[in-house]
Amino acid sequence: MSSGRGQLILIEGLDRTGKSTQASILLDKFSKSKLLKFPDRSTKIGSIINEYLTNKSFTLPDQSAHLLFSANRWELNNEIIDLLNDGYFIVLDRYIYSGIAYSLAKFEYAKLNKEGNITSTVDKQIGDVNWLIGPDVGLPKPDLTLFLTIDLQELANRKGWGDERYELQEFQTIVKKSFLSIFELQKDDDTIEIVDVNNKDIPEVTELIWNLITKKGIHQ
Ligand code: DGP
Ligand code: NA
Ligand code: NA
Repeated sequence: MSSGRGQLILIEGLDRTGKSTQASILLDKFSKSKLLKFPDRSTKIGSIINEYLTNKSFTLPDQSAHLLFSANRWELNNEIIDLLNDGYFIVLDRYIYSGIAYSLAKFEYAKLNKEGNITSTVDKQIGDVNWLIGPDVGLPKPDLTLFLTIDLQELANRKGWGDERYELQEFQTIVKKSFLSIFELQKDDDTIEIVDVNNKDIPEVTELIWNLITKKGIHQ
């Protein structure tokens, strides 16, 4: 028996904002639910991404890295469509906005640090939001996107960073600006909600998220 189309909920945010914790809490509230985390390091393209994130001597042009993260999302496209058709409540832990925000942040970071020749025609693509969005166009659009945001000072107080690529305070500052500028461009899109997690514990954030989900009429 068909249960109708499922729902696609996206949780976005900086590293260490509690995305994964909230995603798993949310999953338990629905009987037919599935978590998909991006990057999905278990696929063929995901294994290259994992190598890129964990091994800093493995270099790739920024454009190539950008396209790989997008290609990784496309690897799961059919699965997402099938699950939605089967009535699943899907929670995505990161998706297309991370794709844009992290690449855009590399461009801004390089500009700030005057690294390389970022004004060359070779590298300016990662500073161009239209170029960055291109490869993700056509992926399923989330019914609701929750962007978990936090003051960088509070983020700095949280447990230590790992040592993957991107896990640097200075870089995260720029990633936050990138996310906020992307969501500013989308401010008329009422499927996007900014969730301020400052000074909030896990149950308080869960309650905020749950209120937004019920306000949107999302249920199973
Ligand atoms: P996570 O497994 O959520 O900690 O993600 C690993 C790192 O990769 C994290 O620093 C965020 C970054 N990331 C996630 N998605 C993308 C993406 O689409 N593009 C880029 N450039 N980075 C991403
Ligand atoms: Na991380
Ligand atoms: Na994370």
